[in-house]
Amino acid sequence: AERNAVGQAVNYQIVGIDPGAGIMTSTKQALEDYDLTDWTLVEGSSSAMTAMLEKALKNEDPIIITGWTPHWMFNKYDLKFLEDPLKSYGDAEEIRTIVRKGLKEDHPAAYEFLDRFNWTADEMAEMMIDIQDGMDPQQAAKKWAEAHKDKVAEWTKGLRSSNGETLKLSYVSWDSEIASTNLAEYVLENELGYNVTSLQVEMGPMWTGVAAGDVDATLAAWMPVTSAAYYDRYIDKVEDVGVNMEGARTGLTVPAYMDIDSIEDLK
Ligand code: PBE
Repeated sequence: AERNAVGQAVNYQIVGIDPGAGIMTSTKQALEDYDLTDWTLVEGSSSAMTAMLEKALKNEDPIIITGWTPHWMFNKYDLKFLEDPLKSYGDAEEIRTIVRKGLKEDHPAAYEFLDRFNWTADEMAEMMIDIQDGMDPQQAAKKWAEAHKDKVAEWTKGLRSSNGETLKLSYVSWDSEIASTNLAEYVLENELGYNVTSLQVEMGPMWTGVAAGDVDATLAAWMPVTSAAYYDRYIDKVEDVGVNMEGARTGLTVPAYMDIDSIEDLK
């Protein structure tokens, strides 16, 4: 095959994240759909990926990563998604909240709050940028809640406070979920009186924990594409209480200075 200039420049590598992430599955699908047989998807973590991105940007080097919004990298840097005419990554994603069966009966106020909790990508970005700039996530949650009292009041209106009942949330350490989970934890503790532990786990255990009832909830279900395999496997054993954020997106991402626009250009 004729070698591809961009491919040669980046060593035919796409910089990925944790192997369990849905975006890794979508990217393998994209390699198939676009017949990119020369390419390798490199596993790592989202923090290793953003470190490599920052290094490339500093030198204006080419790089291709598995990216998504909302994420602070899109606020901080000039990046673009590659067009995906074959829709390997689907269209827009939404982030849904999944709770364990029986939560409604056991902790009605927590259940109702989790059912109501939703915010926008711009609102989430405020918190993500503070965390990226070095603020402790719990501190960033407090700051956000104090700056958005109306929203917090809407989520908690009329709910009866708990007396220190314990709750467990779980999440994967993606920047978007670090933000949402810390905010939910902050509101559950400070407005509703729960004692919350948030467990950072891999994507598989995140779902099995809620399905087994060991964990009360997760706010990290990206659908319809990114978490589809887990969602389909576990939906009968959990309860989906709905969308907590609309307008998310995943795809191959490059610095704006790179002279390609579509995944098709990688062939
Ligand atoms: N993400 C961010 C996740 C969901 C949140 C796109 C990396 C995933 O790929 O599963």
